[in-house]
Amino acid sequence: MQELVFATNNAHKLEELRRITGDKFTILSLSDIGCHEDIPETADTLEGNARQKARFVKEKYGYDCFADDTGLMVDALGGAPGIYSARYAGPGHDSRANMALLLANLEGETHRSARFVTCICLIKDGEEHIFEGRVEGEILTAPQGDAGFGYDPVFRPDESDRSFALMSADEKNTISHRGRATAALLDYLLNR
Ligand code: ITT
Repeated sequence: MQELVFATNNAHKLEELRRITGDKFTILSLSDIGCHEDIPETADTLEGNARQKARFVKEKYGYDCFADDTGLMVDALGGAPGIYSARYAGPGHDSRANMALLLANLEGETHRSARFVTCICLIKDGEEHIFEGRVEGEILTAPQGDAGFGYDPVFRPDESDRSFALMSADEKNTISHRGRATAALLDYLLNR
């Protein structure tokens, strides 16, 4: 079976990817290849950050790999938190604080449309390829459910009347930003 390194420090993303790729690929984690450091993310776009993370692993560890950068874009907040989604409430990755700040900043706002966008950069056989997936929806007024991760409890996709955090992993993956970006990645890898 083909092996691919997923350059992420987010265990939830890794779990989602493994579930989506199923038995088509073996997805190796950063610890599987002996990488235990924080990978810099200093670009000003999702695509730039995805490229930066994948290049870091390729250049330092020598593996063909892919990286995902994801952002939640909220229209009433001018596209925030966007590329700063992981550290919206400050340094670190505290989802509870990030969601609390998002809900506070949207207090009283009726226009709550938003989207998740995932950009995947694949480095394979000396070439870079970009794949994107997005899902439109809205930010709820209070968290619903505790499945998933990150902003899942406060995001309801247009295709459903429930938040991502009230869905099974398979239900979320069928319509999510990451599910769609990964489908494009798999289509490329399996059909090129
Ligand atoms: P890596 O960079 O190591 O891959 P990260 O957690 O820093 O992991 P991102 O830079 O892509 O990931 O940050 C995006 C943040 O957006 C992430 O920390 C979550 O809080 C949130 N997020 C990403 N995907 C999500 C999803 O499917 N559902 C809900 N929130 C998500």
